[in-house]
Amino acid sequence: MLIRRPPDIPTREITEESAYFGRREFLRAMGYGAGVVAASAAVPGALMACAPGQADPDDKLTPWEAVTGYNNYYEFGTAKDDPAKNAHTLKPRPWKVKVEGEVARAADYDLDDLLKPFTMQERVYRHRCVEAWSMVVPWFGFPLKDLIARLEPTSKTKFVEFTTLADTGQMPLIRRPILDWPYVEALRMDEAMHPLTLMVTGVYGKTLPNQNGAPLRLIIPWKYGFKGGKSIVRIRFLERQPRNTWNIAAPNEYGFYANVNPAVDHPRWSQKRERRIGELFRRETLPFNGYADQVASLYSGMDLRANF
Ligand SMILES: Nc1nc2c(c(=O)[nH]1)N[C@H]1C(S)=C(S)[C@@H](COP(=O)(O)O)O[C@H]1N2
Ligand SMILES: [Mo]
Repeated sequence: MLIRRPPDIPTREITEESAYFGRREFLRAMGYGAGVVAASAAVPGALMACAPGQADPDDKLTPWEAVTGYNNYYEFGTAKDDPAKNAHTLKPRPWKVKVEGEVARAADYDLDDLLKPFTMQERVYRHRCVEAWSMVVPWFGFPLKDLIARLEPTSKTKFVEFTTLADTGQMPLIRRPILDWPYVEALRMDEAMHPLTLMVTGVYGKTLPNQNGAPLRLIIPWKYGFKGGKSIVRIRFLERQPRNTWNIAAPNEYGFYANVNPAVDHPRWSQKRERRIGELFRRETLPFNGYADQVASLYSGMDLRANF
């Protein structure tokens, strides 16, 4: 039933409003009902035909309950069900995003103004945590490269850094020094400009739940999940490679690149296999999370053991 197509062709373009406010008629038209959707059952075949990034026809969407109930968002607790329980204190509107550094259009933007030019697309991506679990998630968002193009970075820019919210009012648990808050992640410019790299504002046709990083988070499908910062408040364009939170916390365990690589083990466990949430048996992990044909060239000539 699934026909393979190049992954950078959007499944479908939907209006910003629809992605944002999840109007009932929109959801019905898209075939989304109560939230749990089986890829083949609920979505009309014509729409599923070119799901971007869904390289393996066996990939089935991970149910809504798991995508929104089994999370990593340490600002709201370290147990997988903590974010769903605790993130109701996050207020995703109004929301400001500060754009800084080597960029012509540096400013404090209201998020809704920043998002206005973009059409939200659905991208079905494999989502792989460094802890060796994975999911298949229908994100809604737009390519980061389109936002970067509008912000006009200078020719000096080599890296783009994302800082996420650290507000004790909305996140009482960050009083505990579990990580060096705020959570910071960054990408090399060519990684940031890759068409698979997505700014995400929704999931399953609905506004992004707080526990998934509302109102704006990043998804880089060929990297371990920790590169995808949640609830982004600052985008900074830099000449030099910045340090990232997990690298600061445990430099021998987490590098800058964090490309999914079954050949390089985490010091405390293997990365060869993964447990797809909802499945009984572990499966082999694919290099670059299955996106090697599209992204491996970004790293040609690099030692991926040294640059983990
Ligand atoms: N601000 C922030 N962003 C974060 C994290 C976090 O703890 N804080 N966890 C990361 C990790 S380790 C993963 S695997 C993904 C999980 O995203 P999900 O809960 O939407 O599946 O978010 C990433 N982004
Ligand atoms: Mo993760």
